[in-house]
Amino acid sequence: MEEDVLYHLDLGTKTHNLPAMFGDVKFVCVGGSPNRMRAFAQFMHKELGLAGDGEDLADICAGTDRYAMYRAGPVLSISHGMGIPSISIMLHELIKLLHHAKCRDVTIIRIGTSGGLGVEAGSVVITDMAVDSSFKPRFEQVVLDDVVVRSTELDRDLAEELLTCSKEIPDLPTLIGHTMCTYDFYEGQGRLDGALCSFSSEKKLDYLKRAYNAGVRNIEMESTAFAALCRLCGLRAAVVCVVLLDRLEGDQIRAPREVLREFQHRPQRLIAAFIRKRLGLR
Ligand code: R2B
Ligand code: URA
Repeated sequence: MEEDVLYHLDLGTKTHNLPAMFGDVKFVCVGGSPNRMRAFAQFMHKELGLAGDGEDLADICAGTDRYAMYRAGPVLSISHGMGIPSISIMLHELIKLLHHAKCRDVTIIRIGTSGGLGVEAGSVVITDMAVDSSFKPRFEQVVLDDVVVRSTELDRDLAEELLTCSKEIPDLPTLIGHTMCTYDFYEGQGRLDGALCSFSSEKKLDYLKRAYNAGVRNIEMESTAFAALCRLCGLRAAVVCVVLLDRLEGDQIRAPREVLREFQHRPQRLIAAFIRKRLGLR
């Protein structure tokens, strides 16, 4: 293409000097909420000891309110919204951006929230395999009028490296497990607290227990699409999500906002330690 307009990021190859803006990016962190990704960039700014207090970081995508993007040194922090269609649009444009900017050796990590299976609230799950609602490591993408099945395998060495990192951080219970990705938060995750209750409590528990027995330790809404797209585009990728509740014990997220805030900071602490270590900072 003579020109590439990255419409949802409000960036483009003719309007922006992408190599100058992003050429030295080495770590890309993505997460659902714009505010959380801003807080993560501010936190990374401090953790990397960059000049200034990092409180006034500018949103690189300020011209659109679809996604928010911030930079702290070699780290790019971007929001992706909720669900597969939203993260998919962002990833297509982000991966093209990294290509146009001639970035090399980029590691991409999704930091998010999830519901746990037999896992205590506050624990952090590093995904070894993203699976669909039938516990299979695949992502089905409709392309024209075909359903194309794509592998959702993630980088095992990266997952192990993150687990090793977590062991050096106090009060950060972390495990590796399969992550189930769904198209919905309510019925799609076997919840009975949505507007519709279309199955019994016995059926729900039977499903969640079968998921547990298949190795699933947490449930969220983006990992299969994220894993498949990053894999096909040659990006080393990881998914790190904190668990907000144990779904074997209930559906509603009842922890106080303050507790949830601290939980959501946990994947950020792990990724900050990982990036510092990779950069040779103590
Ligand atoms: C985790 O949390 C969101 C739903 O509350 C969704 O984006 C996800 O994957
Ligand atoms: N995010 C999800 O997708 N599910 C949960 O149960 C909690 C957070």
